[in-house]
Amino acid sequence: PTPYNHKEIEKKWRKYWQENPVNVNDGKKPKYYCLDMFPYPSGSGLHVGHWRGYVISDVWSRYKLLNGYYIIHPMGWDAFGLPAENYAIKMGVHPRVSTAENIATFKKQLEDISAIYDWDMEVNTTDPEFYKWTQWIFVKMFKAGLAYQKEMPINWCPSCKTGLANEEVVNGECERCGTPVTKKNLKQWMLRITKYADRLLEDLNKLDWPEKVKKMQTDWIGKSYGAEVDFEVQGSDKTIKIYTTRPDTLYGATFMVLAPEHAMVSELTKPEQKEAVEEYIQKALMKSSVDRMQDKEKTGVFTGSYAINPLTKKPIPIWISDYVLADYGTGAIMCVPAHDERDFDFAKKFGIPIIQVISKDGKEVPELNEAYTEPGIMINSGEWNGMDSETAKKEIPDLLEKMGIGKKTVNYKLRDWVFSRQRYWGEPIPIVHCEDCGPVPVPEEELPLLLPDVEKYEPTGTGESPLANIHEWVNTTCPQCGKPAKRETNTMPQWAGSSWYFLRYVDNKNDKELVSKEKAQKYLPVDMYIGGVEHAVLHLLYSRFYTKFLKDIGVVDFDEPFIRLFNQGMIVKNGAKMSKSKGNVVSPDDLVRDYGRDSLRLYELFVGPPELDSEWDDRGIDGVYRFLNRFYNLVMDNKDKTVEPTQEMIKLRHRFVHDITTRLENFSLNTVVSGFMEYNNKMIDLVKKAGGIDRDTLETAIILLAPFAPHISEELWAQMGHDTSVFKNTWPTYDEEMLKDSEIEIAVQINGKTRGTVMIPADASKETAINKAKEVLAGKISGTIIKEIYVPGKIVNIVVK
Ligand code: ANZ
Ligand code: ZN
Repeated sequence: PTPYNHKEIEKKWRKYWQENPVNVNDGKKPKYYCLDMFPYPSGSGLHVGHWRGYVISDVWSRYKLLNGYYIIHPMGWDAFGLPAENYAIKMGVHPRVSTAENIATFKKQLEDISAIYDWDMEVNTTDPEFYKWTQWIFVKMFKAGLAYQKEMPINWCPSCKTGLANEEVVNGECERCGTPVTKKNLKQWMLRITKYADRLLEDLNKLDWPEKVKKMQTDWIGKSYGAEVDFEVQGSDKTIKIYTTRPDTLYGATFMVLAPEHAMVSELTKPEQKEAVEEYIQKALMKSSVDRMQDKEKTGVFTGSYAINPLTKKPIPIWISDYVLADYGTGAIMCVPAHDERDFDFAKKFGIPIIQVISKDGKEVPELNEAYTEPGIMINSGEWNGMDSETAKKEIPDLLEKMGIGKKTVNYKLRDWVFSRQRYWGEPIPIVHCEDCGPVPVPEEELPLLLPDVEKYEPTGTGESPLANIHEWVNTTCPQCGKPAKRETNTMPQWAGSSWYFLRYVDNKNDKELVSKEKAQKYLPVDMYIGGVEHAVLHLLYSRFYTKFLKDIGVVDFDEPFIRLFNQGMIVKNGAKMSKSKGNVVSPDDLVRDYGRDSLRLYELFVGPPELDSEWDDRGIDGVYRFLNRFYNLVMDNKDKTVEPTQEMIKLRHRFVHDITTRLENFSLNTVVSGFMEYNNKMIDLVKKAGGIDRDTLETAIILLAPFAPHISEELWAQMGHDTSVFKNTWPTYDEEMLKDSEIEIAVQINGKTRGTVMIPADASKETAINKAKEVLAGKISGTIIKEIYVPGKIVNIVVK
């Protein structure tokens, strides 16, 4: 027979699928929505690292297809954002032009994977027909009081010259370009995501997501229970409100710290401290929140004022330090150096007393080397002494409430979402500023508000977007009162489109609604979402927020967008993430040419556990290529033989189905591939033994392989004599009974000494076991047998004299 020719086979079947799509919506099958995180179409194209996620999602889609589902497996483009804009600044090419070119290249490269994407569903976030709805959601949020303006110091990237959301600042650096982030005071559009904090937290329970991602979201939302307490300022009628999660430590509060931005700083600062305080504040304001939290060496300055500890009634000094953040809790804290690490470092550095109020065993430690942060027994705490601290934590707030100086509160780390970007290549925020009416939304029927062309893309750096220079566009009339007014010139962040795109795929041509009720009900939400873990907080949190809002205004009737989530690891080469900037990119093109798509698909899975980062080794693809050749030859050599299946063949088939199915269900895709290799060898052994292999086993193997290596599977299915696609089959099933071992091995002994082993039927009687054992011992027994012992399933012992 002809040898495996991947080029011809792949060409033939890619053409066949184009003319005969395998995934059809007959209106009767249940849907299964398997979604890839859509790519940003960069100029550098796809490398084998990108392929990984797309292969995984296609395998999963085809598996569900074989399980009787109609698959929704769309693809689109997250195409607004900085790279296209930076390219425009450098090369003078309009982002619209470079984006369109990149999309065309990307699409061609994506099609090479032979995934079952439904290109009729394609969306592009920069298409006015799409961003009309991104703007519409903003208008709806504005009307619902969820979009508002606020002047505040925001994270500012001096290199990208734009404001950033907290989520876009990673270790104090701009998520995109790595430049240290500073602060800038700007009037911002904000989205009130904090209003959804509790729902975002609680609904995590509904999701079949990796625990790691749920924990990252839980920590980001950061709900904590504590108390607010008012501390009197000594010699004044003013009080300072603090937030603490540890009211049980109140007796140990020996100083207080205010954030440098706190409103009371200037009135608390004594004249002799004024210069030092002002200098300190200047420096602190330039630092990012992350630096402020993480800086090892504590810094601070004394205000000269004192507060009164409400329980000890003792005066405690009031300091200013940047480790207290202005926008968390009340921006002021009571400091308990004995039980808080940061306070401990601070007190050590500035010589402030450390008083222990909680101890492991009720005894004071002579010299604390570090803060004791565990619960324990209350000491040095007046009438609370001897109580366990967890009880005190609950009861002290009640006392404070009775004293009228405190109350229980809940706090969140989650902040409202800074939603304005001072850049060009984004959705214009559809708001008109009118002197009389204030901010007025563009009427819904006038959307989309088109992004106008500019001459210069350079960010102004003043905090204004390049759109501010287009006077004809900026100057307009108020939609409410008709007077001259000005358009908002900030644009939306790149996250805006990606927060809801998955809803649009299923009704991408609807010009009346974001998505029709009928289609939403039929095809949404997403059953399986596949993408990189780097989106664990940003995109996945924003999408959940948008979905909940759209549910609240009746657009959809579910409140979680992604039921199941799988995060694939990265492909690394020579230890570094594969990327053009690192110069370690492997292009799929040569591999497709030399080994074929089926081999590359298999190698993408074989390279390592899909959830982990895996090292790429070009030589590894040889192994899967050899496997495909061997399998091809096995089928071709045996397809025309008529072989009655033996028990061994039937068992092999059931075990094969079982092993591949359970590994696939567990997303252990690398072991699926090794499973194919292993069973292929077993089949080859059987052929050697029996002269052939039965048709049922061969066909089952072909169907099992189909989601992973679809071209060769189609070809072999046709070679078996079928004239329909292999994907018209249903996924094979197995019989649990067939997995059981029917033969077991037992030890055979003479006078307690093992002389060999023998295979017997698992349910053999004592008599059969002993007879089988005697066959092994033939010629070895001398003397007379006085006893025959059978320990079921384990040993036959013949006692002789
Ligand atoms: C006294 C205390 C004693 C505290 C102790 C902790 C341990 P989470 O769990 O993160 O909510 N805190 C409050 N507001 C702050 C701010 N704006 N900037 C920095 N730190 C702030 O942490 C709450 C705890 O962090 C609060 O409880 C407060 O310190 C501090 F043994 O109060 B604690
Ligand atoms: Zn007006």
